[in-house]
Amino acid sequence: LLLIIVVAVVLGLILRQGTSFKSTFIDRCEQFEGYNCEKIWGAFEKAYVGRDPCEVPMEAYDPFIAAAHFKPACGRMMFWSKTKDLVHDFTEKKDCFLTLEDTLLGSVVNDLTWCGKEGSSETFTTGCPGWTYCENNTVRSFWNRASAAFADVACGDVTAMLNGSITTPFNSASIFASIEVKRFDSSRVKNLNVVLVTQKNFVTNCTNASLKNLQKELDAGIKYNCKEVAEAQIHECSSDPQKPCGSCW
Ligand code: N1C
Repeated sequence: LLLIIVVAVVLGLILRQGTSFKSTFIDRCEQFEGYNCEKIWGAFEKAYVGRDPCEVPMEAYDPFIAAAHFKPACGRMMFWSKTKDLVHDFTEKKDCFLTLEDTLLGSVVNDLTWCGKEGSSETFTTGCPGWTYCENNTVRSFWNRASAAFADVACGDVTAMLNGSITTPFNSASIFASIEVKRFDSSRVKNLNVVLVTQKNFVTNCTNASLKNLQKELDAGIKYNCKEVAEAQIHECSSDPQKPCGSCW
């Protein structure tokens, strides 16, 4: 009897886990108007369900990207690398910029972990491979694909918040460097404005060697600009409702 109870509880937990991931996804999707969220979920799930979680290439998410198409916000698109918390604190408080996580594409799974398993039709949220465990893992391929889609439609003036407290703010291993910058197209993107976020004892400024690489990577015709901005200044500005968009740096 005890064994049956244990098995039932474990099964219950596993099943609940799957459903709660789906309901989170659907709830978040429904915050956006004009989308068929069940259809989007179906396309998303198809990318990894029943597959080895280390063998999900980024292309597996193509149907999801197609179903969750979105309109670009020219001049307001915000990219980032190693500044996630600060960027989202800023975009939440001030309605100036849009990150990938502020669009349906990124918001449905932001901060979540998920994967499938061979021979199963479920979504698991534990026991999934970590970011660097294998290259084509469920979560990493998702962010690679979604970031590519976001960068593909980038237009007008584009902003990127980079971390000035590390020696390599533009790191070739990052999604920003390896995917997004490579896909900025000069027929749509006019300027790339880098906001290099600095702290008290910052180790980096706009003359940083990695930022030279960033300029080299940019499609000819896209203008580049870099500005060092103290983290405290960004916090102060986003907490002050009087300060208009665009006055923070
Ligand atoms: O590798 P990164 O940063 O340079 O990626 C950031 C870059 C942003 O411009 C986003 O458009 O790529 C996009 N992106 C996300 O939107 C995103 N949301 C959550 C990339 N990664 C994202 N995550 C998680 O952050 C992801 O699971 C991974 O673990 C980090 C990557 O952050 P990073 O190295 O600071």
